[in-house]
Amino acid sequence: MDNDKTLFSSLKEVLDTFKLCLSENKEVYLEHYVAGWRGLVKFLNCLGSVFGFISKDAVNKIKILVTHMEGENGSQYVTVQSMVKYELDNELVDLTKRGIHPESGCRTLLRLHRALRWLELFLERLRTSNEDGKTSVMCSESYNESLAQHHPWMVRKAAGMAFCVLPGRPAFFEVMNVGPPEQVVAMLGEALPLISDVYQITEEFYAQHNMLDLP
Ligand code: 1PX
Repeated sequence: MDNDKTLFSSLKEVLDTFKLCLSENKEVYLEHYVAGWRGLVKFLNCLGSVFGFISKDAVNKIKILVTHMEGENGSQYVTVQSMVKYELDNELVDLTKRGIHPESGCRTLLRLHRALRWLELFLERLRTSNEDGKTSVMCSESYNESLAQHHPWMVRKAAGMAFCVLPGRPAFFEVMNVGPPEQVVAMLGEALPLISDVYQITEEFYAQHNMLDLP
């Protein structure tokens, strides 16, 4: 995965990957979930090295999940639901404090899941913003409403500093490589309900299993 040097093409393709995440019976496929995050990381890398510490952490988490998916118990890591059941049934998750399973699939996915909420909030702000909307403000508001609540002061500070150097809305839309602004807005309108479904389904499943605070 570290060797994945293919270039970012279009954010539409990346967000389309999240559309593939839901199975008929509303389970979340890990393969497509992870592929979606890989695409997002590529996009982030196009924004500059200031975001390196963020993409590094995301890559790390993706790697952990891929290791599980490709490991000898890979058949248990097909959907979020099957992974959760397998790790819980086999006591492979630290539930209350960090211990012998610091790299469980469940706690790793939970971090990306929280970041997906940030993405949903941010994309919704982008979608409804006008020409002079500030991406840095949209990004930090979305972050403060979601991920920031799970991050210590140092990380929040570093993230806040990185957001300040985000390009303005026009340049940001260009990097997205989706077409003119109207097309970006339409694409976001189409992609967001699916991202939101993936988030909600995962959130409810984790809540049912009391796993929203895994250490
Ligand atoms: C058009 C929009 C597309 C934007 C794509 C951007 C992709 C962003 C990928 C962000 C992935 C972040 C994963 C963070 C996971 C996390 O919360 N990790 C922390 C906890 O992990 P631990 O193992 O210790 O329990 C970890 O401490 C994280 C450290 C790195 C800092 C994370 C800051 C996250 C900011 C998210 C906003 C990204 C801004 C992108 C600007 C467009």
